[in-house]
Amino acid sequence: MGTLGALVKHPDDFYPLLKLKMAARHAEKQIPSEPHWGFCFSMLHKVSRSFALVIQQLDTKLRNAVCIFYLVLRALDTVEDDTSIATDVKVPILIAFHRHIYDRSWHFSCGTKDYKVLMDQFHHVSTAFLELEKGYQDAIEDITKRMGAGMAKFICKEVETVDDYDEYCHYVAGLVGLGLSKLFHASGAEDLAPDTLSNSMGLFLQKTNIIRDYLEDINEIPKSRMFWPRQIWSKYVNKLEDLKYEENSVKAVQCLNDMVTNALTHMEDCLKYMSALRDPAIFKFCAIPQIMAIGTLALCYNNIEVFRGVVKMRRGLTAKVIDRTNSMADVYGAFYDFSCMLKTKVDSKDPNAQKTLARLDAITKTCRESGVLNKRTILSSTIACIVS
Ligand code: D9A
Repeated sequence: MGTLGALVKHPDDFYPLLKLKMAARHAEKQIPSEPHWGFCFSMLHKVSRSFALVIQQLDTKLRNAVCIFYLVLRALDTVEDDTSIATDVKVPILIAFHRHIYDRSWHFSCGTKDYKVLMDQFHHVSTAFLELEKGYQDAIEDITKRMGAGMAKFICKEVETVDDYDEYCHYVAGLVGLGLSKLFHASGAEDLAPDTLSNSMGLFLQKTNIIRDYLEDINEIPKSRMFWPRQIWSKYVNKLEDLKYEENSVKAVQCLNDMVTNALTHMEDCLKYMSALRDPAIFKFCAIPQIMAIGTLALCYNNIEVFRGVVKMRRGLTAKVIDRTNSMADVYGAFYDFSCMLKTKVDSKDPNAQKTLARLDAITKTCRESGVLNKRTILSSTIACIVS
């Protein structure tokens, strides 16, 4: 559906969408004039769209550090993703990436479209990185080193067990959580969060992406990418790709629900992490992606469309989440409504029904015990209308 059609169907998306549009225009005008910072911020807007606007709300020094961290990670990802690079070339680049960021003359051409520009013009990113304060540089270097080594390990290794799945997600996303916690701490605005909680923030987002992107990853050319752990899918089918065939629809949805149930295990850590944040801009920056992930999981659960096409939240809903996620009460409210709604979607014949319900009960209990459910604003109704 086009923007106009969507607006006729959901007229109250209009105001948040307009506000988002204006925020985007304002952010564009703020792009710094020095060429390296200008390059970094316009690249950030090109590769992340709505997330870039959330980064924009952070205090200047932290915002610059997060922008560079984001681009360094994207560059590392581009190397990992590019199937045309031979393994013996790729592995050393991944392992040494944390040293390349200090080298203004280093670059390696790979990737496509915006990512190719990022790689070709990487000197702008290293130049900006070298202007960050030492505390920020150290955090980015440490995480880049550990992530590069983890990615190199998984180049030749498949995600077999649930432990492998957690380990892979730790390298590509959990470490991002750890790195951001270090950056927040370095800014002086927050205490250093415990690593297990920071890790869960990344695992919850990454697992949601892996669930949502099943079809896109399996259809990847020249070679499909597989992140769903064999230990889970082998209970339902012989080959991961069999999930997309119509004759396996019942098994496919059961497997999908098993994957969602696995992702639910991280939600309580995420609540704990967010409830400890003090700075309102940092809070918003962390909470928006989490609420988007919950909305996406709510859309995906028990939904065969995950195996047929793209399942994504409407742009208008994204705009509402960005506009209306402001306090811990909003987050508890969204997590609560989401869990109640999923409870109504659980089919008693689903093989994991009991396990799913037990996890959802634990989440609703935590939200109720926070004591703020009656103080919330209207965000919860936004989440409620995602699945209805
Ligand atoms: C994040 Cl610096 C990510 N990832 C995200 C985005 O959120 C996390 C990549 C780099 C950075 C941050 C994020 C945000 C706030 C706090 C966090 C955190 O931890 C404390 O990361 C754990 O997805 C990528 C990983 C999941 C691999 C970590 C949010 C984002 N959203 C996309 C939407 C989408 O569908 O991907 O990038 C967007 O707005 O374009």
